[in-house]
Amino acid sequence: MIDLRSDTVTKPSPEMREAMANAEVGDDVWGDDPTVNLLQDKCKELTGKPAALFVTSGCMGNQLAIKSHTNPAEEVIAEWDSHIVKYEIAGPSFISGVQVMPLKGTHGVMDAGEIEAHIRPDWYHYPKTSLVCIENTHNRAGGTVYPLNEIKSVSKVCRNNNLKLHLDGARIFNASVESGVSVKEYASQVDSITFCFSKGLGAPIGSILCGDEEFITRAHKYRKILGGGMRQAGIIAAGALYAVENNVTRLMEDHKNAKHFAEEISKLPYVVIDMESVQTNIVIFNTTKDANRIREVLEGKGVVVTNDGKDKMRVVFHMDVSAEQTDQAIEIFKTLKA
Ligand code: TLP
Repeated sequence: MIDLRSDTVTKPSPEMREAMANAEVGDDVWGDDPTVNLLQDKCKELTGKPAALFVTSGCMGNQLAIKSHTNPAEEVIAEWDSHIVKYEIAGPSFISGVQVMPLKGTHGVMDAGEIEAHIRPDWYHYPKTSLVCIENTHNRAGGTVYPLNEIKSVSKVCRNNNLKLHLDGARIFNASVESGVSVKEYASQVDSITFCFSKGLGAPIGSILCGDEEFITRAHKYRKILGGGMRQAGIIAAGALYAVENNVTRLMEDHKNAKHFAEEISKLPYVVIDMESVQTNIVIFNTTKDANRIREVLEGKGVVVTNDGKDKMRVVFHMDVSAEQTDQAIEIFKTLKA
């Protein structure tokens, strides 16, 4: 079975499991799990942020960020197809009591001028705009990299208008290895950043939220309310530490496989693909044949992918899919007749 549904499906390697089994642990709700503390310190170093909080998931990281940056009845600007808007089940309204103003980006990148134009003037009838959220890489745009100069422009708009800026960096390491821009440099432009250990980096559980001390102190309390306080969490933090220490540079292999796959399937008559969107480990394309049917047929041949409605498919490359398996998947795609 070649599982291309997501980079979340990776299984921990024997070496990662060994690191987890040997982890020193303590009660992290008391703040005394040495491995969680080590991981948080490592992430402070990686992002250049003064404080970091280990959280259960990317969703928790994003939602804690929104909660900690805003007050109820305020407004958050986010890209209309971003994870926060599309896949977090109206979390901003449920958890933070805020409204999202979704803006359409190009390849997931919102125009800084458009963001500025949507900041609410101070008027009796309006909510206050307090936060902007960006996503790098942008999942639904096809794993696209948010160019650093665009982030700088958005950051400037936020600073000039007294807004906070949060970066959903679930796949920030994919962006970093592809662009050559360090995670620290991306993080320097934003007030908070979250990233995931359980996607391309191959750990089984966990994400991190980084920002300044005051912000993380607030997020820490909210993490408890959301049931995110964990006890001997060093066991999972060890997997996350192993992931950031060992699995970053190899992400380029996933990008290579994704680009090769995209080039090959773009030649198929039923595939319509925007090659500009294929930048990292995700390939999103349209089909002129029923995508549900394609998914079912592929599954019968040992390749698992996801589709979004009748004409859109997503294929994701990760550490548990080799170059050989990528070629096998291409061959299986080719057996589907137009
Ligand atoms: N994305 C998952 C699904 O939820 C769609 C996937 O398979 O890609 N931000 C971004 C950009 C994400 O892609 C995801 C997960 C998250 C946040 C949430 O992470 P988790 O699943 O750890 O809560």
